[in-house]
Amino acid sequence: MTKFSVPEMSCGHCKATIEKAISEIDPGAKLEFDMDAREVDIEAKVDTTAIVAALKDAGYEATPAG
Ligand SMILES: [Cu+2]
Repeated sequence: MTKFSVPEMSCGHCKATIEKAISEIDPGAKLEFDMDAREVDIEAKVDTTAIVAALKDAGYEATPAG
């Protein structure tokens, strides 16, 4: 899993939007959200760059975080 910091993620709607964006690039991806920390752990077959690009397309700036 890779952890991403997504500062603008704040509610269930954001979560749903992010889940949809990632499922479009990898339907089998696993996501674990930490809404308080505004972080999401993503396990997907695609690389980090593709994940960041998909989140950006969905309207969220994301940066890989440790
Ligand atoms: Cu939201």
